[in-house]
Amino acid sequence: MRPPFPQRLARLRALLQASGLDACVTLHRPNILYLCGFSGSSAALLIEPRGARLFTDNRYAIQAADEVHGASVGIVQGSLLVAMGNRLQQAGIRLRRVGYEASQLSVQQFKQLRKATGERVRWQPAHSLVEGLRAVKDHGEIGLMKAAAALGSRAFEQVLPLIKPGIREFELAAEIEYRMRRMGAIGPAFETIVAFGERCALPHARPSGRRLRKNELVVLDLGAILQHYCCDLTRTVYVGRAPARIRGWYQAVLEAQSAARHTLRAGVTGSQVDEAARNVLRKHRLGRFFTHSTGHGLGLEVHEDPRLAAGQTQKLQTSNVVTLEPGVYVEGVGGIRIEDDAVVTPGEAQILTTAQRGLLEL
Ligand SMILES: [Mn+2]
Repeated sequence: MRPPFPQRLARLRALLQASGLDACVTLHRPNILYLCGFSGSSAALLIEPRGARLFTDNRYAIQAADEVHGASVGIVQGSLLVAMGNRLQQAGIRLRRVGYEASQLSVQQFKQLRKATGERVRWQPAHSLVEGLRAVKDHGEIGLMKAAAALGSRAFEQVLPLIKPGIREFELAAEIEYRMRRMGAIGPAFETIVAFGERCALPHARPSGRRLRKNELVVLDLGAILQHYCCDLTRTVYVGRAPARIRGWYQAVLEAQSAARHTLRAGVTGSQVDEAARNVLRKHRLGRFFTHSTGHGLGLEVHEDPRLAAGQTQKLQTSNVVTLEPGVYVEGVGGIRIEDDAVVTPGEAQILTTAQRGLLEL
């Protein structure tokens, strides 16, 4: 079933109107994909009061004709921004106040666009309008994210037999990514993280040539993109029989994640969810080892709105999809992170990732 592009564009137009804007432009690929279905790498989208126009180049003519719905397509030779600017200039009097995404446009692109449109258009930064829409997933999107999360979970399960002393971090990372692709993922959602032993203390460890030894922690953080939607899953396992201190840390992180999960619901703030996880780790005297936020929105991008972090005072909404990923990181020793993907509902959160969560001792 096709995503409801016309409805998404209509919702955006209502937001534009509320912000006093006649139109807006976006160059951000996930926003373009969300609004009109186009997935090519060369694209600029102009949203007008009664229509929308996608600008792309000849390489994407066939793809655009196939993918784009709710917008007309302009195949451009030369600069997309100049073509867009020319159209705005023609639209003239009617479109005076035009929004742009300040965080997605380079200074050079903005200058080019301004030059092409001339004096008549007043440019105004529009903050996260499309991102705000994207944060609330529809039924179809949640279905796709469930499939992506199941795929990521299966990739994790498939590499468990490979976690044996002697394997290198980058070999295991390659095995994970290969399996995700074999199951239909277009690619990893981010550079797969594999860390052994003391390297688990690096929350974003890049896989190295380090070989696994017996009696070590292993952190795997993987994400797949399936039909444009991301999953994000982290599991920590122990090779051998975990000592009491490691078990204690693992149980504390698990308890923190569970507290976050039970706090997560429509109407609470991202800060409250973060605080729930953090409080548990403080209680276990591990608070200072939890060095990042509890989670982030997930969708067409692997990090998007809303954020589950201190200072996030906006209320979460039904059908936000977020990660829950508390962790502890102890320099010279190792680290533990447990991450799942969750859909916000008015009640109990719906968990999309299916990999088992208890401590695995391999
Ligand atoms: Mn994550």
